Amino acid sequence: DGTEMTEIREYVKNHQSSKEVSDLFGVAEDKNVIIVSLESVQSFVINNTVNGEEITPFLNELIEESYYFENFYHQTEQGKTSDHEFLVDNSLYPLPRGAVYFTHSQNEYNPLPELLKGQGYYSTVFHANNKSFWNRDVMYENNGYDHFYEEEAYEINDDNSVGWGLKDKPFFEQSLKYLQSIPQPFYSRFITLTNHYPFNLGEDDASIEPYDSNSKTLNQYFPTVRYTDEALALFFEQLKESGLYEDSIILIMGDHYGISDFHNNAMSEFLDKEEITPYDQVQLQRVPFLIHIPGHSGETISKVSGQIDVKPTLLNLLGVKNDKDIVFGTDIFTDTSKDNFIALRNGSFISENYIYTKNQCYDRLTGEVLAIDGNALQSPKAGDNPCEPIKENAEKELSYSDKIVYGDLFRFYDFDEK
Ligand code: GP9
Ligand code: MN
Repeated sequence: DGTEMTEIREYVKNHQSSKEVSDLFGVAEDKNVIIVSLESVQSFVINNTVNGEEITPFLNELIEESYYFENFYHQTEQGKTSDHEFLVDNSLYPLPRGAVYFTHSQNEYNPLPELLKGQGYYSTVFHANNKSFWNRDVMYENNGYDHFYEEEAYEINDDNSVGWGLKDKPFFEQSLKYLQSIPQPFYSRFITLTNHYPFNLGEDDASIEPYDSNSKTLNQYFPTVRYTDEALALFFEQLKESGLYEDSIILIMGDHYGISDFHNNAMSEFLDKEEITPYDQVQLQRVPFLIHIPGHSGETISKVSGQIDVKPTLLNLLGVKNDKDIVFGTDIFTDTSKDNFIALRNGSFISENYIYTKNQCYDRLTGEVLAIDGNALQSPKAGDNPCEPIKENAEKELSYSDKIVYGDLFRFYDFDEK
């Protein structure tokens, strides 16, 4: 009957700072919003090289004129890209197993496209795959998207596709005419595809050589990441030519990891580390996140943040108040509160001071183990595990979010009245 919503509402009010407002509130009022989801792009490629070649020259340049979040984590599970979409649109956690896009596509939500509709926004997704993949067609309709430009909106042939389908360069090229034709302001997500496992790319499209290790997957990852980076550069050119660039804020983010822990040997070689520890494994879950706002200069922000933060952040930039909303993220531009943390879907978490994973509590900055299984090793107060109180909140938060999704609890919550 939704009585739990009262408790959840209390938690959200007390533990998250979704109501806090940064100096950037409203700076992007009425601007178009473009979100680019970069398939499988992880942060370790940013400002890094392979065989002496820059991997992401365009992103590296763009970071200099954007807000760049260097400690931003993906929080996806089995729903992969669709989990990332769910996080972005709802600031709720995806499910511990299965894909919420499949299992709970009929729930009531309070997603970005719905909220922005009230501000006159037109919402679309661009993605050159079958519309029913991840049950997107159903969930998008539920979430208030006005149009989904899917496989059938694109001209796809053997020449312009590889691996999973249409290559990213023709994808952006063919998308632009649609983007120019839709009503403004718009909220539009572009989902790339070329940098998808197993990272196949024709020689003509590869600008850099693969890495050389015993992992074919990791080796091939770099040329496809570079291809996607080039496609993004092209897209920016086109946005500038079309005049849309000046009227849009552009958010770019990696959707989830591309290289699993199966490839840790090769990864440790690439990163020049003796081994990939559980701590490193968590740090490898960072994905790039950039917010480009015309007229704003670049700034690299170290605050710990994640995909759960995108919705409240974006709404604040657009100057949309949503005081009664139930979200588990915070405005990424507000000052870090002491208990700020990002929960990964498997229960690991990252706070400003600690990283907790596999029953171990680490110092976030040094990677030093502070406590194992609740026993303090070198924590400040003997007997205390500094991760313990945060762990409780992380678990609580994940379970509250799950209750909302499993119980379809928004049916019982009035976003306007309370
Ligand atoms: C498929 C694309 C890739 O449409 O989103 O899916 P993924 O395997 O990354 O979830
Ligand atoms: Mn994906």
